[in-house]
Amino acid sequence: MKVGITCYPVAGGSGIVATELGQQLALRGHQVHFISYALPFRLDKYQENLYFHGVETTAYPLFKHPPYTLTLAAKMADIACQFELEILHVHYAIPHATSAFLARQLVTGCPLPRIITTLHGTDITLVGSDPSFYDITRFSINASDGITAVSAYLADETCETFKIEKKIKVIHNFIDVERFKPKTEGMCKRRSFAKDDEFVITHTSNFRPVKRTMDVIDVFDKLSNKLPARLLLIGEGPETILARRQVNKRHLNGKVTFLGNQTRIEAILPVSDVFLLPSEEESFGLAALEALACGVPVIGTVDTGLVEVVEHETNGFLFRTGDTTSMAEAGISLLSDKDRLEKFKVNASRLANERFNANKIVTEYEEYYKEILNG
Ligand code: GMT
Repeated sequence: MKVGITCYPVAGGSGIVATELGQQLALRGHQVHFISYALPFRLDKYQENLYFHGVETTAYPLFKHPPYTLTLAAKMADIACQFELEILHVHYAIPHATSAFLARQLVTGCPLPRIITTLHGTDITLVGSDPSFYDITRFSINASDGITAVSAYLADETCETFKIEKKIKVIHNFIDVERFKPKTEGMCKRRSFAKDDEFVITHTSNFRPVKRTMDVIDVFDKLSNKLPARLLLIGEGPETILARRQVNKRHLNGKVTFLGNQTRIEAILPVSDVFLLPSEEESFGLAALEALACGVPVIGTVDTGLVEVVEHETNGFLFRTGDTTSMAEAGISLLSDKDRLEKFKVNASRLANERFNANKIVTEYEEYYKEILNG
């Protein structure tokens, strides 16, 4: 098949999923064209069947905000015609599904590509429900030939919020189990972060308020009062500075390491004992899946899409958002029981492998592409 993929190229779950999907499809012999304003951040090496087309949006004094959505649409139409793309697969309804809709109006004299939109969460639960985006988001979703969501939780939320009547296909996020595994070649040494008797707790995010980084620090504070432990904070974002202040205020400086953005997270995760993701919104929680695949039990929130990734009391624990006391208690009890911790670690990588391995999920995308093309 010939597929165009558009995503946000910056660090973030949706960009990672889109990029890895493109790479896996290219490995299977499909021709994949990425169309975006920058090279997706994990698309860092040459691969056969993979192409990148940059979208340039000229800054002009009249435009306060250069109209990327329009230049993207024009580029999508151009590439669709040049390469006879069968599918434009866009990640995020806003603005990518809108651009794809426009692109299709521009295509003349060549086959019209089908539009598939994958919903990742933030556009629906936060941006999409902003009244000024509501109608255009709903329109763009409805105008797609196929719609997928990364969890049933998100599919339900989308249908309810936007009163979508079309069927939304749930295709979960996936993981390259060869890359994310309990023991990886070139993996960090546990001793770089902690002493032999200390547990390693990890959190990865873009430090947006929705991730509740202050809860991460609170859980860690409670836990490290009872057990020797270190906290690794990976990623950067608007609340990094608040997190640093909070760590200072709680006198946790000697126990917390800020690692910033990391490209080879799979080299760090396997040294962890527990991963914290206490987000108030999480349509899926790719960061949690990466931890699980590396054999790290996850403590997260029950009122999110994490319920489809983490099995409470099997490979982690889920509590109500903000219940940092239960999260800390669960962590302390798990870390204090060596056999149970070992079982959770084994369950974590086994379940991630069985349910979310790239081979299985990429096949689901391939099947869905065929269904839309034949429909
Ligand atoms: O979580 C973020 O802030 C980034 C965001 C994104 O757009 O990349 O992640 C969303 O998509 C990921 C990939 O499908 C999901 O794993 C995340 O759960 C989802 N984030 C939220 O729902 C907050």
